[in-house]
Amino acid sequence: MKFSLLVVSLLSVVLGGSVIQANDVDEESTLTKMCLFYDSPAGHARSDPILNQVCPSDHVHTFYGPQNFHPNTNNEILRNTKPEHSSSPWVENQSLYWHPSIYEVIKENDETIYKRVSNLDTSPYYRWDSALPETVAFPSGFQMIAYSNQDNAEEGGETGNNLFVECCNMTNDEEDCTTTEGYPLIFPTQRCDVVGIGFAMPTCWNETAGIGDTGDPVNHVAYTTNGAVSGPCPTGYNKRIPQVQLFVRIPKYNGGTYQLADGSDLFHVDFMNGWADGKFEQILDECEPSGEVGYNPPCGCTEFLSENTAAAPAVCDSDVKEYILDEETEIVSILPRGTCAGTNLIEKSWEIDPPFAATCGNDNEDEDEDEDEDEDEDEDEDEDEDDSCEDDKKFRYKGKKKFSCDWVGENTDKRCEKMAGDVMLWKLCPLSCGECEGSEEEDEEDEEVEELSCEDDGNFRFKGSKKKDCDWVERKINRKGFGICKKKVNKDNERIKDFCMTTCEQC
Ligand SMILES: *[C@@H]1O[C@H](CO)[C@@H](O)[C@H](O)[C@H]1NC(C)=O
Ligand SMILES: *[C@@H]1O[C@H](CO)[C@@H](O)[C@H](O)[C@H]1NC(C)=O
Ligand SMILES: CC(=O)N[C@H]1CO[C@H](CO)[C@@H](O)[C@@H]1O
Repeated sequence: MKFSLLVVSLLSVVLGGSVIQANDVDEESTLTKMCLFYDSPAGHARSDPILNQVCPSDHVHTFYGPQNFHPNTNNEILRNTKPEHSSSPWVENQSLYWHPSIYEVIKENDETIYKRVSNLDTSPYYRWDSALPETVAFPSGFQMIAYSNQDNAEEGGETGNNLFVECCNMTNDEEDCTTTEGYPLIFPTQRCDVVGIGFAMPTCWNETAGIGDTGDPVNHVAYTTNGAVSGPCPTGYNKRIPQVQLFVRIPKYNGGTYQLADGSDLFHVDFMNGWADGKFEQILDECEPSGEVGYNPPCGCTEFLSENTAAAPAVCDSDVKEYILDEETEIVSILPRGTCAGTNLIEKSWEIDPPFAATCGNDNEDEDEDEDEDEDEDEDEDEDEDDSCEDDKKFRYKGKKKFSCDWVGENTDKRCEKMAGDVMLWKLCPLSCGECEGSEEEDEEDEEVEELSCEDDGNFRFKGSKKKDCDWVERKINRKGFGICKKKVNKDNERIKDFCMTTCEQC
């Protein structure tokens, strides 16, 4: 999300520290926002299950959600995909989202090399106005594609446009961002701690035109006439659907030249509904808006969802080649292009559960090491030795030399819950993941404390830093989810959630 340093510091002065977005004129206090932070794409392939189920698509896409992104997939398959075959952090949301893959263009001597950006840290955000009764959940089988130059796409949104690209650096715990908007999509040429591409899809639906499965997956939906989530719908669009905003983050962005897989400066996102029956209906009914004004009220509603503790990393490229399309998409000198062109699609050989390996061999690059974009990473190397609770010294995640338990310990909240085969990494690296020293006791202590009092500790400062109080934690949560709450703060294995109890929803 965009936290312009200027706006934040200005408002902090005026409002005594509370962060409010300043860009909305409309009263939008009934706007509800649900953020589903995905740690990893589900994979990359030249597939577009909405446009063509029997052919390779025009260009490579990056998918999020179920690993069932073979072109021959459908709503039922998505919904029946097991959580361990999905990168969705929530069991009920097996929707599939995709966008043209992003490539870094590297010129060496006379050669051009396209390197796919795979370490994406992406989130679908859902927004809807609880005061508008015509808002309905996505019907079963619903699908849509939205383009950044559609009518009214270039108004509304967070920045006055439903597409923006931001280049952010972390300075004193605030993101300092420069932003470009709309068409054409411009990749920054400078280095950035993180580049964010946010694109919000339309919210008005022409119900009589159907669910997007009759050959036109674009025009059954439309942006509101002012581009805003709850603006007026054009005539003939009688229903509203929640807005899907796909927020794609590229950590440790190198600068230089980047481009989309289709060479276009137009962005598009595809959405194939895979929500469990009745779940979104329940959320629309029961999730209360926070009341905060603006496009970015705090994230809510995930209390209605079940965490997917087995969320999968991206499908290995070797599996994509074996089971979907036998072509290289990671590092290429010519981008694979053309609907039904190039390589033949491999017919889908499974029903529901894809035959993909849980971990890749050394041939597949894992770029998780690029995740530590914040300067406040855990550097705890002070765990006490304990003979009965030790890291597996030989263990290497995905077989890679540097992905040892030490590496896991550098980013415990993300890495400890990853899987190696069917084993969670914290089981292999208990010491690095802070599972030693009687974590059961720790849990009991938590409960006792909860009973006594459950509020934020006003004196809490993360690693003693003046600015890193519970309000800071809250801002982190709004941007990145509750992972921060699990960060260790001291040798006693106490975590942020033990201090910022209200903020971390421990009560
Ligand atoms: C971020 O830092 C890089 C230098 O590392 C600089 O080139 C770039 O302009 C900065 N971007 C912003 C938005 O401040
Ligand atoms: C809505 O869909 C119906 C059925 O396809 C179509 O006849 C009508 O023109 C559409 N309305 C608009 C405004 O596109
Ligand atoms: C609530 C619900 O329908 N969840 C589905 C999500 O996916 C799992 C995994 O296959 C199904 O078992 C659930 O039915």
